[in-house]
Amino acid sequence: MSACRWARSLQLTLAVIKPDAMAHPIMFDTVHQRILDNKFLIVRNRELQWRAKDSQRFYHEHAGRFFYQRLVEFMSSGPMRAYILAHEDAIQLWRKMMGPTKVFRAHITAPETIRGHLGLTDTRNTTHGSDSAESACREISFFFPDFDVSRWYEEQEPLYRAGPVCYDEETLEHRLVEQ
Ligand code: 3AN
Repeated sequence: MSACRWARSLQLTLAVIKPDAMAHPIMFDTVHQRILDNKFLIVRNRELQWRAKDSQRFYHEHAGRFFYQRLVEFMSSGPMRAYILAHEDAIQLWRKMMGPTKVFRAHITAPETIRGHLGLTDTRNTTHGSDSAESACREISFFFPDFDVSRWYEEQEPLYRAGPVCYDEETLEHRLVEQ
């Protein structure tokens, strides 16, 4: 159980463990443990597999780029795990933990990051993370259509911030502890 009370308000981000990492339980465990070690609250998580059309819809902004077809095929090639994470600086912290998009750069300049440690190629680069509050909101709705982001900020954020919360090993989520 964690009794930590946060000084600042919590922010949500969308994080994904991609098919390359999900294919190897040790890679999944490593990334999941980093989420916990960095004191993120796991608000929701789910395993899912995309069809090619989901992948195309999510990455439509990259349509036409040389890596687009490869990216679409890879992202629909196997299971992923998506998370809604909360932290005071969730978006920036998760992106910093992921490291550079390009794996060669990650290996050389940021070996301590997730991609520096586990990334295989520029496409098979282990994780995804939202890059702004707007994209977090849009991407959370993409992966968790029943989750109401505005409502969470209004109703749940003050409760999670005040705590206490505990981590449930079965659901892989943090939940509020009744007092
Ligand atoms: P990031 O995931 O670091 O925010 P984006 O949004 O620019 O990077 O790219 C989305 C995804 O497209 C990346 N995670 C990666 O899988 C793929 N990608 C981006 N750039 C390249 C590239 N130059 N070659 C191959 N795949 C790429």
